[in-house]
Amino acid sequence: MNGVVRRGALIVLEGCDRCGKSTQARKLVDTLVAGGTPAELWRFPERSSSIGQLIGSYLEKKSEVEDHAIHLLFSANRWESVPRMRKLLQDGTTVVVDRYAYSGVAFTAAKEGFDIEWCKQPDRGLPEPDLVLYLTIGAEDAAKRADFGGERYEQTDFQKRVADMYGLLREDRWETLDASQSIKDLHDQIAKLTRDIITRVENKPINKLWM
Ligand code: FDM
Ligand code: MG
Repeated sequence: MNGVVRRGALIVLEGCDRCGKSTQARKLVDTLVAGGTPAELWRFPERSSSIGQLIGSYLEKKSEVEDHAIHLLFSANRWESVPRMRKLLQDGTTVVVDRYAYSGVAFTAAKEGFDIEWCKQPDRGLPEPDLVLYLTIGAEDAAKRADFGGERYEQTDFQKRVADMYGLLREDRWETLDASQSIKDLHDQIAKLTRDIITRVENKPINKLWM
């Protein structure tokens, strides 16, 4: 024991609606904690802050917000959490996040008149994820699962455009996983990838995204 705190890893789950991100994020945190690894489950948008409430109202179609403005609010909703996220990571807690800046870019860039570079700019400098788990399901499975709840963006044609945008965002730290396999098989795969990454980054600094 030399008193050196090993930092936690930042693990991000991404993918289209209904691909099982939230289920897998929850199961991953449960497994880590049960195995003695400190871990916390996060999600974006974080709807409880003042900014998050504006976003929630927009997603529930209770209010209209101009497309650029809502993009910046989604980003601000991440930035307002950064001090808490950094502290947790530095204190050795692994943070598992259900959606992050990639959702921010993919969902806005799927709209008319937006380019990816513009969309990425506000999130530049956020804590860089150590691992991005990108869950995909084929068109057929997606249609079977598409019991959308009526929130904004929950439409099959829009989700297809979002998937195309995700395709343009792929990075070295992405693992693309087939989400049509069983919940358990997918979980086992995710848990293994995560354990490997936690060990690999524990002595590394936290980098800045897209810089
Ligand atoms: N979403 C999510 C965005 O458009 N931008 C973002 O930055 C984030 C984090 O919000 F349709 C979209 C994606 C989704 C909606 O997400 C709410 P959840 O996971 O269904 O709560
Ligand atoms: Mg949703």
